[in-house]
Amino acid sequence: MMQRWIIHMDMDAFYASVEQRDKPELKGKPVVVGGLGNRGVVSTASYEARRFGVHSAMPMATARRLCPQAVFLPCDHETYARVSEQIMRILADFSPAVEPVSVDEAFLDVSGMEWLYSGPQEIAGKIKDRIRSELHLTASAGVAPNKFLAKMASDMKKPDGLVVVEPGKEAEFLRDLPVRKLWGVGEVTAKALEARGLLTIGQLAQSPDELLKTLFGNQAQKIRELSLGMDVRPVTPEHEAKSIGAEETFEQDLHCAQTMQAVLLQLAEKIGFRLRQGGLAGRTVTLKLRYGSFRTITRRCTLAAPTQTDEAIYRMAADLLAEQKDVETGVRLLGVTISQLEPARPVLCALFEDQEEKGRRLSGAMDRMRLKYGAGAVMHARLAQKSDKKERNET
Ligand code: TTP
Ligand code: MG
Repeated sequence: MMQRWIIHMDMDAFYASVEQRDKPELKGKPVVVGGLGNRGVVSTASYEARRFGVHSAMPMATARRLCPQAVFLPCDHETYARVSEQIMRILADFSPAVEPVSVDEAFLDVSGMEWLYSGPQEIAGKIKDRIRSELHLTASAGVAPNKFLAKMASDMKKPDGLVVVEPGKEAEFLRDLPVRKLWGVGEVTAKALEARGLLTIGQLAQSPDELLKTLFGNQAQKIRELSLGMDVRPVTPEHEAKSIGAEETFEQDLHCAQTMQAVLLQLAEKIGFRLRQGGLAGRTVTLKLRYGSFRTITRRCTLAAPTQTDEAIYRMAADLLAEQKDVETGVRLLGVTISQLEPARPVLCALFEDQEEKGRRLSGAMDRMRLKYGAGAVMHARLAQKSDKKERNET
């Protein structure tokens, strides 16, 4: 079988690097980008500012205290989105299979293309060169037999890094890394693992089935595979996406149904936005729910006609959630996915304007605002209530 080679590219201190590039007087200086208001949150910090302990998702007030001499800037989403497009265009020159993950990162499947170069490492080097020479920015690359390891590798030698994981060295690469580096292992789980003496991914990989079952429920097998460096997920280019999904893991388990609904609306907005950007509509909505005990369930529901509105996606997801009786015991993750995608049909005549079309026009107007002013520019009123309490750290 052909050796699979995946590259994960991730820009270094993305927003801050763009600001430093466009304002040369900021080069070499600590720069902090994010919400500058009273309850603002740091989006990112330049590597100079990180040396003072400033990092993403930190309250801006804390950042100001840690590094008062930094230059503080608001997010310029329009510029970052433009640069992001330029990055994705460069990546597309190296592989037909590019899967953007966020504004500044993407996976590429370069299997079978190594012969064009002297190997996958050279492809990653060439991508970095082009980003540097054309965009005057640096990126870090991870090259590995699968997505999980490629992502871990790109993070190993930031900034301007390039790390290769050779086939056969998967488990060895992970062995001594702390458990909290594993996908799906957050702060709370890491603590629980450490309390049982499981400090490294290698120790987790070697632990008995029974223990993994107790800790991770029906996710045990997945966790075992990941900890051994096994991951078969394909790189899925956006235009071929079979489903579009979003999920959120909470720092603390949620117990309140209303808060869960607000999260679902937020997820529905994200998915709806991506559907409409891709000119797609979907028919089946799947709710993923992980309890505090790690028990994970999925429930799905199929609509009579495909939709691309936030409202329809939200209603389905909220209905599915309402059918689950024991959510008050604590929920650690909520996810929503829409599948059975097809190209959205243009609406033929305003006379037949129905609920779907109204929702579509509202969603479309919100999308235009988001493209212009950033992801958090507009939101449904129910979400505005939620974010009154906690300023959103938006990307
Ligand atoms: P990241 O790639 O996570 O961070 P980064 O590119 O700034 O730094 P690194 O070198 O470690 O990769 O995120 C990309 C951008 O997304 C980041 O520049 C700003 C934005 N972002 C937020 O707005 N909030 C967040 O909490 C995070 C993590 C990122
Ligand atoms: Mg980055």
